[in-house]
Amino acid sequence: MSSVCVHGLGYIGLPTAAMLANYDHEVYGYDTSEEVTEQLRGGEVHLDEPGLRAFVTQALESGQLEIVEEVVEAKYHIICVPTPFDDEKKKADLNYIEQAGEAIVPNLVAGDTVILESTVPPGTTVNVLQPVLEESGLTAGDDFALVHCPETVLPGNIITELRQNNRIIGGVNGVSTQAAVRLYDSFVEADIRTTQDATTAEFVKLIQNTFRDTNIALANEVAKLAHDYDIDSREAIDLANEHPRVDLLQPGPGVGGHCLPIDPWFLGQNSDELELIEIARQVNDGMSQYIIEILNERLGTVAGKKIAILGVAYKGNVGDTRKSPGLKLARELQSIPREESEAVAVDGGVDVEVMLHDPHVIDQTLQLESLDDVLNEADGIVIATDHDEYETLDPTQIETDEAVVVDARAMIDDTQWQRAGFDVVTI
Ligand code: SAJ
Repeated sequence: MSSVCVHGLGYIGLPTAAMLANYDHEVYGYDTSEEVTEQLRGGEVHLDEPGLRAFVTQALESGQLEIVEEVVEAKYHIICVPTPFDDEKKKADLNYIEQAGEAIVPNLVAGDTVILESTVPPGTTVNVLQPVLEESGLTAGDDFALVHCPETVLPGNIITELRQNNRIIGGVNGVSTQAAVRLYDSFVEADIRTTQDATTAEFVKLIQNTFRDTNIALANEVAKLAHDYDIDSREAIDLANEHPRVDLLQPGPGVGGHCLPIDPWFLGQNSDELELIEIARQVNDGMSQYIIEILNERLGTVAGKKIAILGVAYKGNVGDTRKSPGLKLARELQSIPREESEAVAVDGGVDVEVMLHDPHVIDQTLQLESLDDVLNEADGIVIATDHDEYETLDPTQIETDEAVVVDARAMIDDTQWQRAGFDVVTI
């Protein structure tokens, strides 16, 4: 068993620290936020993830996980800090990675291993982190091991996927790679694939999420084409996927979360070759305008109308609103320029009343309303998130029966709703 210092106790770092501790490693959890470390020391888990509280409590109570105030010496350092995305410049901000590296420098001893798990543009491990760590006077590959091992867990299923997902480990040399393999081998039940190159490991993680984003863009374009031919896109995709070598994902209101809409840009950070991938991003980002077009067409105009958005989380059954397609749609509805309509609001935009509902999101800054209120008053209803709760909506219980419904997640039974008088468009 080894000593491990985990840097960054967020959605990846905290479950990883607890996992290692529960597999008997001697783990030190460090976070630059005092609020986070204080809460954890008091037994409070600051993240909403199934099973995480019990998992962390077990690690803390066994004494194998200690939350520390300063970075400590350890055989392994695992960096799980955020890499925020600058939307304007379409670039990753790597400051947290550099700061984590600087904090390791005074604690780095020959024979240690430094692992970067954060998602980063290709080249970051060797071009950004390595020079910082070498300020210690030690050389990567010769004196200490340095690797990239991307995290691949799905929010909502993190603890299971930490054990069961295949891992990819790329070190700056073979010795580095093998040092990291030994650690992951102690809890990963799936395959551990290696590459003698940290940049390849970084690249692989990014093309996984880019594959998904581009696939969804194709599904979204298929949905728009199907609409023009007056056929059901979901049925068409389902039938197309009968082919053993076809696997289209599902269309929707756009792609949210902190990975799929961002990682394609990381991929192009140090290259000029983004072409298809950039267009796919535009297709997915354009879905909110497509929904507004449908609403305009069916309602005459959205100006002066009340639009209910069901779901402001970025995907079903989670409470995370990062890059949420529902919120993007709300913002765009509220900022339609006045030249596009006669109905002008006080602030100069078009007067659209947007009402939001989400049973999973807890956010005081959003004015979330009750399901009954938004449904009974709406001229237009958009289902933007595939929360289970929306599957069982009963159209006969809604006071109005003239609303236009844009079901961007194919959640409701359109025949039943049409029978109840609603004008339903499924994307
Ligand atoms: N979505 C669609 N259609 C689909 C599937 C998803 O529109 O058919 C939308 C979702 O509603 C959501 C967005 O895409 O708005 C992203 O959701 P997701 O479930 O595809 O992905 P994330 O961001 O929750 O997690 C992804 C995962 N990557 C892959 O599956 C390749 C996860 O394994 C990664 O760990 C995570 O990104 C990450 O951290 O990179």
